[in-house]
Parts: sequence; structure tokens; C-alpha cells
Amino acid sequence: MSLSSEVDMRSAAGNTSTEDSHSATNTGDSRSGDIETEASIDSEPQLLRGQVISLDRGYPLVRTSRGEEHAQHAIHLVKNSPHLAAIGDIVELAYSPGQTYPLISNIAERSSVLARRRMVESEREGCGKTDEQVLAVNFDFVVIVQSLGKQHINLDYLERQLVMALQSGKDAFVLLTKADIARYPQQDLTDAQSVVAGHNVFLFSINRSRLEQQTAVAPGAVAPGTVALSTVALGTVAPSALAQTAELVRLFSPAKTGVLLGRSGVGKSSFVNHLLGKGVLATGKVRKKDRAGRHTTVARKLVDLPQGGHVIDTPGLRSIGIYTATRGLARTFPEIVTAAASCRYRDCTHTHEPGCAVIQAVQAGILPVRRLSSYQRLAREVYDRA
Ligand SMILES: Nc1nc2c(ncn2[C@@H]2O[C@H](COP(=O)(O)OP(=O)(O)O)[C@@H](O)[C@H]2O)c(=O)[nH]1
Ligand SMILES: [Mg+2]
Ligand SMILES: [Zn+2]
Repeated sequence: MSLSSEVDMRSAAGNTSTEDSHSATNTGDSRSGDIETEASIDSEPQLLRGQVISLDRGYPLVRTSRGEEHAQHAIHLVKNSPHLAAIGDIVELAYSPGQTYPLISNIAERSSVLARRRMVESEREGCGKTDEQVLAVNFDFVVIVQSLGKQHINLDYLERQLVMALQSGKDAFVLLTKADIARYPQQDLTDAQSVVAGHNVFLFSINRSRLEQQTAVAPGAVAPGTVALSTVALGTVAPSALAQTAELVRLFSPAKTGVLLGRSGVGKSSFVNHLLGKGVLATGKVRKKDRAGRHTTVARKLVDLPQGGHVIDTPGLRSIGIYTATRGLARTFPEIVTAAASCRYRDCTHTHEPGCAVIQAVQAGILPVRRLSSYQRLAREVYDRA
């Protein structure tokens, strides 16, 4: 199967040369000595299209019509190292006789990207600087995951996650997990809804047995598939707010891909296992003080759901810096964008300027002051204002 006739293989590395639609044998022509060029002298490599479905420390795992196999990046992609294949990437594999691994010779243009700003930790690349890390690509929506517990949920962090998610250009929704151990489920739900600009928020728990022990509701009152909620939760949360498993599954069907974004230990892998109806992904406790941490999810993985659709599980991130996320910022704070249209100055930063409609909205009690300070904090990061 020739790939070049099927998909636009314009390289994600930003290669816009006219050779893009040619076969992989031509992509390295200006760099004689590249592996694929040498290999192609004797015979044309066979090309196959595939998708990166797992990334670990080794070579990316790619699924093609032939099955799943590890593949190695072609040298011209490695030279553009920020643009190596990410989970979800559609890639072109080149098979040449005598090679142990097929080569990833091209990466298709991405329809969506989830990325964060990351501190560079290696001396060689310049400690203290930041770079962009691509977490997942080619998804349809982002699921922001936060867990509930004894404390109120962290709204600042939720807004930060939303900026990052909405920067992708795709939709996002929020999954509040561990509802069974939540002390303030209704308040957390309402608070979350108040900062996510109309995006859906779901309360969720994997723990149905706990529910049955704790709740005072009559047997049978909880429909199968209803998420587990504690006595407190059931007493105070409107029934319409309770996500049903079926409802969550429907978000992924018929063939949508959702990517999970959340800290380690919030229950991302448990959620995936719940959707699958079996324990496919490893789950576990997080050792907080251990910086090396036992990350139960080492790999990024694209998992097929039996009802259709896919979910990308990512390892928990210690920090999420947001990277030139102007679109994400605007989509996270639409009420500020709307008010800002009436500011006297077009480049108003809504901090001190006369005639600032945003500050006026705060003073008039229309805009909560916490929203403005939250916006300011994130805007400084997005626009790199120290
Ligand atoms: N009580 C309760 N614990 C949960 C729930 N979901 C996950 N956990 C637990 O939280 C821990 C971390 O879960 P895991 O799925 O590995 O989190 P991940 O790091 O985000 O993938 C595990 O011990 C899970 O059993 C839930 O709904 N309720
Ligand atoms: Mg996990
Ligand atoms: Zn202003």
C-alpha cells in the first residue's frame, strides 16, 4: 500500500518542500548518508501508514495494517528533535530489507496538539531554559481530570489545565474523580462549573461497592453504571449532575479520541479501566516525597474502547507550564475577552490603565476578582511577561 497517494504526508517537522508528497526514498535526498537513503539504493523500501499508539523509553510502538511493531525515527526527523513522533501521530513507515526496525520516514500534519512548557533539565540543552513537550496529538477532545477529597478542588490549577487543553483548538471537559471520598462534592462541582466557561463537568468514581455500603438510598435506586457517590454526595448533588458510565462512554463514540490530562494519582488509569470494564492499565498509589516517584503510567498509550473510540492515557505531570497559549487563554476567559473589547486601549493589560472595562467590571461586581487575578497570572506566563 503506497501511503503517499492516501494521505497528505506534509511533515510535522514543518518541512514544506515540494518533495513532501514523494515517497520516503526522496525525503533524505539532500542528506546523502541518511539511513533510508542508503537502504534505498538497493531496493525501494515498502511504505505503510500507521499510528503511534504507545511511547515508552524505547522506540515508538506503531500500529499498521500488519499489526503492532516498534519503529525507529529516520535521521532527518531526529535532526528536528522537537518534532519526533508523539502519541497519536499518523506516520509513514519505510521497510527495507535487512533492517531490524522499520523507519518512521514521515509524520503527517497534526489535527490537534496538546503541549506544555517544560523546564529543560539537561546541562547540554541548557538547564533552566524551557522547551515545548508534545503530550498527545490528533485527538478530538481533552478530559481534564482532578480528584476530589477532603480539600476543596484547586480552581487555579483547573484554569491552568483548561488553558492548555483549549489551546489545542479542540473541546474539553472536566472529570472530577473519587466522588466517593469527596467532602464537598456539590460545592466542588459548582465551583468547577463556574470557571470552565460552559464546558461540561462530570462527577465520577470507580468505587461502586463503597457507594452501596455508604449510601442510605434504597437498593435499586442507583441505576447500574451510575457512578459511585457517598452519602453526602447523594444528599446534596442534583441527580442530573451524576455522570453515568454510559454517558461518559458516549463521549468517545462512535470513533472519537479523548486525551486525559491530570496529575499523577488522580485516577486517570482507573477511569480508562472503568471504561474498558477490566484492568488493562496499571494503577497505583503515588509516593509523594520521592522525587523519582513511582509513576504507574510510564508510557503514553492509546487505548481502544470496546464501544468505539479511543482514549489516550498520559503519565501524570509534575507541572504544567503553558506555552504561548494565547488561544487557550482567550477561550478559558471569554468573559474577560468580551469586557476587554470596551477597554480604552487596544493593548490594555487590565492592570492599571485608565478606561479599563475589565477593571470596571470587577468594581461593578460583574466579574469576580479571583477570575481577573487568575487571568493576570496566566497571561504573564502566556505572554512571557515576568
Ligand atoms: N476512592 C477512590 N479511589 C480511586 C478512584 N479512582 C482511582 N482511585 C485510586 O487512586 C489511585 C491512583 O489511581 P490511578 O488510576 O493509578 O491514577 P493515575 O496516576 O491518574 O493514572 C489508585 O490507588 C486508585 O485505586 C475513585 O473513584 N475513588
Ligand atoms: Mg496512570
Ligand atoms: Zn482593560
